[in-house]
Amino acid sequence: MQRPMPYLAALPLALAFVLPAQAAEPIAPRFNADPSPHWFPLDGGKFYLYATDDASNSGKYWDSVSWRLYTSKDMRSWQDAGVPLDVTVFKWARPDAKAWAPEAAYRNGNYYFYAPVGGDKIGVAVSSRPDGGFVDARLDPLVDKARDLNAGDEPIDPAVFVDRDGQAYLYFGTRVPKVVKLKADMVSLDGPILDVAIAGLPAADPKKKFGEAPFLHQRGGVYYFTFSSGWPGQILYATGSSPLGPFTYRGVVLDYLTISTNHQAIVEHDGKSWLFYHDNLLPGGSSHRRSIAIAPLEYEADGSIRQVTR
Ligand code: FUB
Repeated sequence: MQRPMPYLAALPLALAFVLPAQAAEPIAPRFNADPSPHWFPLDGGKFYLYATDDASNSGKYWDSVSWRLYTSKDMRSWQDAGVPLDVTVFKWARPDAKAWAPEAAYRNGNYYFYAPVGGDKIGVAVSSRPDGGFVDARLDPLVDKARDLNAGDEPIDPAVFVDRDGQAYLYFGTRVPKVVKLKADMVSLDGPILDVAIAGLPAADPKKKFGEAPFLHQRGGVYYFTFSSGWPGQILYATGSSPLGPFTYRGVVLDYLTISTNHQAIVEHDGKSWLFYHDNLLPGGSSHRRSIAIAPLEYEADGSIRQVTR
């Protein structure tokens, strides 16, 4: 039988599991949220991080009307690349439409920008460059609650995943996660909008459920579906063998923050993985004045995600 470690001898080991290697720092001195990070190969390759611009909102609500872009060569130093587009690109948008959690994708020489507009529609814009020049790719919504069957109560928080076979998927939604295939043009739906099934959510803990911020990534043939559990939310994850699910609940990626929302994205590049999220890290920060931070994302040998500590 193994003897229990003396308390003091066990302390450094215990601390290694509960303390972050480095305190979380915001990527910029400007309030921003809802990270959508990508590595695009343009000009030798760079990270492009699209965000909700919390610096231009009222401080009382997420009512900014433009998105913000940051770029980085190394994930450490980020340059503010300004406003890649604003809601006026979508002429069909309601006059009071806000610029919420964005998403971007690159395909066939074009950059696509997916935008929740007004809480009931998702638009898609296209440009030949990632930092601007975006125009409405369809001249009508890509997803519309009033038009599309099973679009859900609040089609927001779009996330795009392109699988190894080239099939693209769009995830979105609050309370009930949605997925729909995209055609190769990246601007048309290909088939019905489906609910994403998540099995095994612990019944004993009703707070562990889907709230918002759906996101999919793939590693080692396993599809990881991450999401926020609500308001406030933990970032939870579930895994499956298909981008369409079903997924099985696995655990917590990031615990509750001190603000009302939590919204993640995961980037894998050069064999490393990072979790992007937003928090309350800048002076004057709040639930409506958030700040994006990054943490290394690590996996156990069995493929489970090690919970990120801040
Ligand atoms: O930024 C507005 C909303 O807050 C987003 O759509 C949600 O994901 C939450 O982060």
